[in-house]
Amino acid sequence: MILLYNPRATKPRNRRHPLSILALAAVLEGREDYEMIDGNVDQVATETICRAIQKDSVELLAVTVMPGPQMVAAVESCRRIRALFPRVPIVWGGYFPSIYADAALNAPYVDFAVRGQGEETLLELLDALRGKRALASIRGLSFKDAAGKHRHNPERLMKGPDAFPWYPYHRLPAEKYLLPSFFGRRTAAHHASIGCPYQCSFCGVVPAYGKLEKMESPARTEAILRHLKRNYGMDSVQFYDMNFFLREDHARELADRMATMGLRWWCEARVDVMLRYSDATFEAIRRAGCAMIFFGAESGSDWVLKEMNKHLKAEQTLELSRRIRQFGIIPEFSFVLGNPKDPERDTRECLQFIRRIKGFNPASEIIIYHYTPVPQRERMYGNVEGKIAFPETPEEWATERWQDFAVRKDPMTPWLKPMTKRRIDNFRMVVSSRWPTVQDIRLPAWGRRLLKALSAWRYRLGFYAFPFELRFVQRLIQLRKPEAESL
Ligand code: B12
Repeated sequence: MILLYNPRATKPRNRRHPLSILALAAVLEGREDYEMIDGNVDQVATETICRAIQKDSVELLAVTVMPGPQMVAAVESCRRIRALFPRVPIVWGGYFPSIYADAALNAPYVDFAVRGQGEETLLELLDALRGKRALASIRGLSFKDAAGKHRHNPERLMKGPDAFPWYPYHRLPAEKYLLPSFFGRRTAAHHASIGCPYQCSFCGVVPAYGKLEKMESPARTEAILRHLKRNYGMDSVQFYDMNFFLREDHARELADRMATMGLRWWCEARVDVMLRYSDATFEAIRRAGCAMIFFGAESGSDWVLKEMNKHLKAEQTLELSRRIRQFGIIPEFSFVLGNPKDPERDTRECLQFIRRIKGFNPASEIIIYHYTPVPQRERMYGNVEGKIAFPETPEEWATERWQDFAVRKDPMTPWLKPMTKRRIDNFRMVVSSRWPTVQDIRLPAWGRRLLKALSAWRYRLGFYAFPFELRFVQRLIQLRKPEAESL
C-alpha cells in the first residue's frame, strides 16, 4: 500500500481538489494499491495515516509539501509517524523539496525529496524500493546515501499533461471539494499546463520547473471539464496554471470548445501575451465564461520590472486594464512591492500606479505582496544573494518567523524598513476597503457599504496612515484577503 498525503494547507471553505496528489494517484490508479489522505478534509489526518499503517503493510508515505502553513502540518505528521513507524520510508515532493531539497533532507524523517514533476519519479522510486533499480538512476530524485550525504540526481525532463492519465476524481468525495465561490456554486480546480517559459527572478515556479511550459491539448481539457460537469455537477472552475494563455490559436480553440459548457471561470495570464490577442479572441474567451483573469503586474515602474526580468512595461498593464474592461472580464492585478535597492521609491511609484489602474478600471482587483526572495537557479531579484540566509531545516521553516516570510505577510528582510512596510500595509487596507474584493461572497451588503464609506475620504486624500477604524471593521466582518488565501 502507498499513502499519498496532502497536509492541511487551507481553510475548509477554500478547499479545492488536491491536484498534487491527484496527479500522482493518476499514475498509480489500476496498477498499485494506494490511498489518498487530505488534511484539508480530515481533521485527524495523522491518526488516519497511523491506522492505515497498522492495518496494511505501507511501502511508502508520499507527502506533498509547499512552504507556508502546509509545512507545519507536514512536519508534525511526519515527525510523529517516523517515531511510531520508523520502517516506513517517507518521500516529500512539491514546491518545498523542489526548491529546498537539502533543507527537506536535513529532516531525519525525510528519506527522499522529489524535485519538479513527480509522476515518473514516484514510479521509479517504488521500483528502487523493491530492489529493481538504483536510486542514483532516478532523475529528479534527491536522497541520502549510506554515509548520510545528500545526493541530487540530474533533473527530470518535463512531460506535458497529455502524457499522463486523467486524475481519479472518483477516489475523492466530490462534495468536499466542489464548493461555492464567486464563480459558481460548485467550483473545481484544474491545471491545463505545467511550468512556465518566463524567467521572473522572484518566482518559485522557475526554480521548481525550469524554463518550459507544456500545455494540455484543448480537446483533453474540454473532455475533463465535461466529465466534472456531468458526473459531479461542477459549474465553475479555477485554472491554476501559471500561464493559462500562451499561444492565441490554442486559447481560441479552447475558448470555442468551452463556449457551450455554461461555466464561469478564472485563470492566470500574462499582460503582454493577452495584449497581443485580437478583440475576436477576447470576445471568444468572454463567451466561454471567463469572469476574471489574474495578471502578475508586479510593479508600476519599468526599472523594477526590468530587474525582475519580467519582460513587461508598466504602460502595458495600464493598456490592458483599459482594454479588458469592454469585454466585461475583471482583471486581478498582483504586485510585489519592496525592491531591495530602493524600496521607498518602488513603493511610492507603485502606489501611484495602482491609483492610475483604479482610475482606468475601478473593477480591477488588487493584490499586494511584500517581496520575499525565492532561491533561483540564476540570480535572485534585487541581487540579494548573501543578504538573506534561508532556513536549513523544515522545523525552522515551520516557525512563525518563516511562516510569515513564506506567506509574504512579513518578510523581515533587511532592506525593507518597518516604516515602508507599514505604508504598504496601510495602503492595502485602504484600497481593500474602498473596493472590497468581489470574491468575498460571504461579505454582507451592509459590510461592503460600510467599508466603502469609511475609506472613501482616505483614498480621495491619499491619507493611508493609522487606518485603525478600517482594520477594526475588516476584522469584524472577516473580510477575505486575496493575498492570504490559505490563512
Ligand atoms: C493551488 C495552489 C495553492 C492552493 C493549494 C495548494 C495545496 N497543495 O493544497 C492554496 C490556495 C492553498 C495555496 C496557498 C499558497 N500558495 Co500556492 N499555489 C497553488 C498553485 C496555483 C497550483 C499548485 C498546483 O495545484 N499545481 C498542480 C500540481 C499537479 O502540480 P504540483 O503541485 O507542482 O505537483 C507536481 C510536482 O510538484 C510533484 N509533486 C508534488 N507533490 C509531490 C509529492 C510527492 C511525494 C512526489 C513524489 C511528487 C510531488 O508531482 C506533481 C505532479 O507532477 C501554484 C502555482 C502553480 N501553478 O504551480 C501556487 C504556488 C505553489 N503557491 C505558492 C505560494 C507562495 C503559496 C502561499 C504561500 C501564498 C500565500 N501568500 O498564501 C500559500 C501557502 C501555502 C500553504 N497553505 O502552505 C507558490 C510557491 C512558491 C514557493 N516560494 O515555494 C506558487 C508556486 C505560486 C507562485 N508562483 O509563487 N496555493
